[in-house]
Amino acid sequence: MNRKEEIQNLPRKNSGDTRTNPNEITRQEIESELKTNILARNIYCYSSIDSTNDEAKRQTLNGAPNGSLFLAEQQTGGKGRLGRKFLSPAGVGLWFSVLLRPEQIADEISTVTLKAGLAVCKAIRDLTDCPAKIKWPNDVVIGGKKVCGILTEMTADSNQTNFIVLGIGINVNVPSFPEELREKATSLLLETGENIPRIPLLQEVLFRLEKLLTNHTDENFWDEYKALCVSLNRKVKFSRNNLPLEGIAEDISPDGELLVHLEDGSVVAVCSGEVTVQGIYGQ
Ligand code: BT5
Repeated sequence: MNRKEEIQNLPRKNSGDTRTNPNEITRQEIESELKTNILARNIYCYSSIDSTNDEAKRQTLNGAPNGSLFLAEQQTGGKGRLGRKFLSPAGVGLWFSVLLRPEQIADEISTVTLKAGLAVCKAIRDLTDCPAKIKWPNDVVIGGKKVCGILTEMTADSNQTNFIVLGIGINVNVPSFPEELREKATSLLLETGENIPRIPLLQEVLFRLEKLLTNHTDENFWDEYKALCVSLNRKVKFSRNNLPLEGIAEDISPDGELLVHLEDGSVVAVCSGEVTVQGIYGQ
């Protein structure tokens, strides 16, 4: 039986379950069959929270260790970059954050985001038939619509030790989106017509992420990332010093910057900010 079939045959929760909401993910369920050594060895689960990234920062001050996982059924203040909101409705997504000690597990903050994108993209491809791709730097898309967003932030504990908070939001079984997101967002349920079990997907993402973060040679990473990156060889728009610029995204630098070939022949490295890719999100 392959992994996809195994997941389709997973037992459904039985009527002897005593939880008030039997669909809520528990720590024990995540831990069972978890294949990681560092990530999610310490798990915090919430029915509802403002933002798992903000909770991870608060718990860092309380001594939460490297690799801690923070997962919520619902976020009331889910956030994206630049103060944007990230819709995180109850019970139908994977809204979670992982705490990382850079010197122990990870490299630069920019490559952590890219590695998380690849981990999510490959886990979705493994467990569903969806042709997920990565939109540099922090989205996973299916057919041009966003199925996952990633927000990486820095924080410090009470000893001033730095941590990376890696926040990942995956629209798993979101049945519909509000008007303003309908053109640009999708879920695995909308793409496949089936409810996708969330725990095996979470476990697969964590397993792949840990492998990518602990493989310090970056062997195969860039090849795999570039092969799945939808932003490459396309026209992209971005702004620099408030000037709108346009060019063809040619490559990604070892530091994770997008290398864009401008019309005047020069190549610029874009490391942050907004890049729009033609053909993605209906543009
Ligand atoms: C992101 O920002 O996409 C990063 C999202 C990170 C969410 C995770 S969930 C766990 C952790 N806790 C948090 O509070 N955040 C992290 P950005 O690239 O700025 O995209 C934000 C934009 O995506 C919004 O302005 C909307 O247009 C769109 N959007 C909002 N909710 C969405 C959703 N559920 N699915 C797809 N697109 C969405």
